[in-house]
Amino acid sequence: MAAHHASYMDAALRVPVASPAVREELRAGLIPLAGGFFDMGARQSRFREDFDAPRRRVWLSPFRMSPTACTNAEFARFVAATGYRTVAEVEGWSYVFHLLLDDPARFPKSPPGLPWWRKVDGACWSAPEGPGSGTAGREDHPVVHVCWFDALAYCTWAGLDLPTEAQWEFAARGGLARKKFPWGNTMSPKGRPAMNTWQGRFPVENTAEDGFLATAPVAAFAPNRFGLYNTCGNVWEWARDLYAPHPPKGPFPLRDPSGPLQGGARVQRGGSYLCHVSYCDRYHVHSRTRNDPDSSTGNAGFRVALDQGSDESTARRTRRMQSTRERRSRTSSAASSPSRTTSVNARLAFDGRNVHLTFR
Ligand SMILES: [Ca+2]
Repeated sequence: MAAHHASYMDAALRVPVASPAVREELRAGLIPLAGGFFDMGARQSRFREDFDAPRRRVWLSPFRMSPTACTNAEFARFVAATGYRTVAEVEGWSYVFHLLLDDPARFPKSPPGLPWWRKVDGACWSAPEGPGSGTAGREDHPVVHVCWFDALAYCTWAGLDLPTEAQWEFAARGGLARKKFPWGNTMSPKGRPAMNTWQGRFPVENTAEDGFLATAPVAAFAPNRFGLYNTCGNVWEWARDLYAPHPPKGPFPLRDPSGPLQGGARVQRGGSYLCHVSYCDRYHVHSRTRNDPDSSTGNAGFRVALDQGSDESTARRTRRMQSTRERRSRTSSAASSPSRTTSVNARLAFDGRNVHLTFR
């Protein structure tokens, strides 16, 4: 584990825990989900490197999930209570989408191959478009420019978890089996946008037919049958798991899968307001991508969950598993999200029981 990653992990785990009353309040806002068997993944993947196919049977214990992504107001409350500084604030910059900048030419630095992302000094959760911008009027929008460590810090304070990738997908599907979206297989039922993605010519013209150029309020559009809003589109959401290929279909269903034990990148799910069929239509319930845990962008946030019957929050679990997971970890490349650091080549193998991740 890189030294600065260890430092961010420590900071996230050292955050003071909220009072019992606040933790109970936050817990009460979660939606109980029964779990059970479901088919995870797609029949066929458009992006083979995403490994979101084939479908396989998964069994989940009951758990709880927040109906929406964490909002700016909720994150502000956490920061006010703890004094936590996000990684973007510590490092002094984050990635902002070029069309959201008044003068993109002033910010010429981009990650390799992703010229629409601009490195903006001073961009962070409370200044999403850089110095001079703010979240006023967007209190109910999802917090962005938060990396995986920042999401973990929020969970430490709240006494909650990040969802596992399997929990996220179960919840996002809303009980609809083998569908592409939380409402069925048609992207825009009755011709009306049902989520916040990109319309027009990516990345230069956004017609915003869905009503939103960038983030939408977390409860915009109709919820799924479980009562969850915007699982697809709006912002990518961090999952608890390290990233690896899904295991291939096997004779036995996976029980409460929680990802590989080794690796560098973390899973993101759900797609964002920048997803478009011409470039990155990763806005399906089975779509997935990854990014390094210290990387933040203006189109990624998180939602919280809780493993029912477990007193072990993500923070505690992470602390327990940290030594195992991180001893051999390195940073791996991002699929569609820009990373802070240089990518390296990873080799993944599945031996029938476990996924093995090694780096070259
Ligand atoms: Ca939109």
